[in-house]
Amino acid sequence: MKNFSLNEDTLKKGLQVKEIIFYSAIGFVLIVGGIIAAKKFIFKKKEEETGESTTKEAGRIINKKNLSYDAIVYNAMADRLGEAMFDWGTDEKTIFEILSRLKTKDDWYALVNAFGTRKEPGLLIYFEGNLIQWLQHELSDSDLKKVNDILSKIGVTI
Ligand SMILES: [Ca+2]
Repeated sequence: MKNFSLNEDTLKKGLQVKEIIFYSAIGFVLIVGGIIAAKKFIFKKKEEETGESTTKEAGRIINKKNLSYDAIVYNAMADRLGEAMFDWGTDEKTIFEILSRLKTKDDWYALVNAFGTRKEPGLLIYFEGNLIQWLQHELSDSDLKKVNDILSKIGVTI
């Protein structure tokens, strides 16, 4: 009888352990699932906030027939714009000059795409964003107005 009850206890403990493992597994799945869902939500939100969707949108609607330059030119323009904006100060003249070379709305989208999301090199000053965000970050209101005057000729406003 004693042996039997001992076996029963052991059996119960065994079941308890199985239950603990079972519920732990469910808990684990829920937590991991929750984290993934939260990350997706936060990431998506961050994406919207940083305007990353604007860059992606640009990639979708480019009409290659309306491009004035080869892809390499947009990359070079994006690099020069980056150089004009990174670190202390801003080279407004270069920014105006490059943006003036755009002839179509698709040129602008191609440039935004080529720029992608860039992070300021260096440790002290830190900014990361797409071309539109960079321009808004770097330029004064009056210079931003100049940029919009230039871009409005090809139907773009930032
Ligand atoms: Ca700067």
